[in-house]
Amino acid sequence: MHNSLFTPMKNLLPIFLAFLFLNLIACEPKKPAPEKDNLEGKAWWKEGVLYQIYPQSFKDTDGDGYGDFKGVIEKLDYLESLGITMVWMNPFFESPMVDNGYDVSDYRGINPRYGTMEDFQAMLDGMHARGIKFVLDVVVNHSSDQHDWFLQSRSSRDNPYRDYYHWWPAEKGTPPYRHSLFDPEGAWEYDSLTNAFYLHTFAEQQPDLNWENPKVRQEVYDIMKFWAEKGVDGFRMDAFQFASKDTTWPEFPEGHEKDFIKWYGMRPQLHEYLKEMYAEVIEPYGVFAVAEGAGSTFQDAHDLVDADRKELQMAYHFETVDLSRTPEGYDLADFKNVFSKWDSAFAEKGWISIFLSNHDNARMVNRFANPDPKFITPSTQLINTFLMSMRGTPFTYYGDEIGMTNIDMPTIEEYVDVEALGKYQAAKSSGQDMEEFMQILNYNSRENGRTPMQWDATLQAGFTTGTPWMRVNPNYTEINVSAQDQDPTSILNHFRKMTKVRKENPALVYGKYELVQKEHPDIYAFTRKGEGQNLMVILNFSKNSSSIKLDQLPTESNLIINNYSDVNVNDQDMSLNLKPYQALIFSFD
Ligand code: TEU
Repeated sequence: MHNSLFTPMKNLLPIFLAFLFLNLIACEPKKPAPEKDNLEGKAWWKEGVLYQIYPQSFKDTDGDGYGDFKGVIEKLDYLESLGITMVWMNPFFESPMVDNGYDVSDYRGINPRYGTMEDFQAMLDGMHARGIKFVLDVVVNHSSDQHDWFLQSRSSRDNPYRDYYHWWPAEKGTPPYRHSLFDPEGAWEYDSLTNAFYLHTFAEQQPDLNWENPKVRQEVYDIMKFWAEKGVDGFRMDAFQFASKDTTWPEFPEGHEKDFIKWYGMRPQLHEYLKEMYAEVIEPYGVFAVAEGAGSTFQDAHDLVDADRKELQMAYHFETVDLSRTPEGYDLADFKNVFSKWDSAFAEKGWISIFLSNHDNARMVNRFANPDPKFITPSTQLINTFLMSMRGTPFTYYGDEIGMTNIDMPTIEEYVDVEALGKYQAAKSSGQDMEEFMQILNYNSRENGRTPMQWDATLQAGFTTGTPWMRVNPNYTEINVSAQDQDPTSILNHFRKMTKVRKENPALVYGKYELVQKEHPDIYAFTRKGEGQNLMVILNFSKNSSSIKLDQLPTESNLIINNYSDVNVNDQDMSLNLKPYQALIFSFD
């Protein structure tokens, strides 16, 4: 007699096992399916074009003179029209704003001037609905001195948060000198409350977190998970190369601050922590992370991003933006050399970003293109063509898609940036020629890159109905989105064409890069070969016409993009005669 009870029990077993399995899956962290990313293979963050938004300068909707989330929401269709695929937004967390948000007092709190968490979620969902991914700025080399952790830590030597930061008891004497990037008096600040010094690589209001403390690291991973749970797709790790410290606090040689990244950056433990971060956050949530700063050697950079190391996915170095720090500008040969050596260093492994401007630099047009009204359009189109033709993820900065320029700030009274004011104090106390100092600051200060976005020619460039936190560049009547939107020859529409060209030509992403006629004094030419394509990129960096002899010439049929309406070729001597700042890409067999 077949035992019916069991049988039903027997029938129940698979159901019970199914129930067990389902519950097991249910308690897994809610993670979006990680994008296909086989080690050094293809990945969404390699194929995309990143657009950086400086939130307080993008679009203000409540008239307080500061940009806000609702302003970004209002411009989501505009962002989609650019063809960009990722947005990196600078910090918008609770902050006393000593360094415009790079001094965070609550990593899960939204600074009310930007809106609410609901506004943030609506903005994020709006981006995702348009296929745009979101990269959050994670500022954890340091916090604000108003963060509860630091208020606790400085309150007494045996406070449980004491070693969330780096303290040097004053009874041991003055700590060995350490350079601060923003404070001319150095990186150790005396605090009478507990008769001790605390470390701050940047401003004294930005005390460095103690990454050697596992509790601090776990706090950061939990913060990153908090935002990943909301759907954030990537993280930009601010000043992270400095996060790990040699807490034996050695004496550094005289003048070491000239090469502070070498002496302070990329401590060995940093990689242990990044592997932890990868296992805790990056891999489980299928997000990507890019480091600001890549050490001082190619190996440093590879150690950060090579996929088999299971740390970060991308990094950006400063060697390219450092090419044009004074009004004398840069030399094309150096430009070719720096970009080509980084390309060959990363030709087989690892991935870097390609950029020439961000919130820490003056405007790309003044530093790498030509702001002269005669040349601003073709030269800016040329630089945008270049950025989206190189091997690496292009990072473009708000306003560079319309050719926004530096604003003239000849006197120190107008500056609010903690870095500029720190440099001014340092120059003054070291007896520098302050007139010359101000000319250079007026050319390369960060505030040049932070003026309100120029949407149209109405009052305040359509940025705000109130008084902008920083004055709008008076050239907004000429340089603005609305003036360029319907003009097919504009910088804006060339930018839109170029993001499309990058998407449709995978050789521009994964193709091998090869410099052509390295010695040419005016023209930067290179090929990108791969993914079944051979592409030639030709860029005349000169304000004069220039020509180049080539084995292949552009024709009606193989021309992919050209920032002029015509191309002048001479089939006899196989020469291509380029107009000032002419930029074109064509395919060849
Ligand atoms: O910058 C870190 C950094 O390395 C700076 O030296 C930066 O290169 C310099 O400001 C260039 O002018 C990051 C942020 O990008 C910057 O905006 C913050 O002020 C800084 O960290 C502190 O958080």
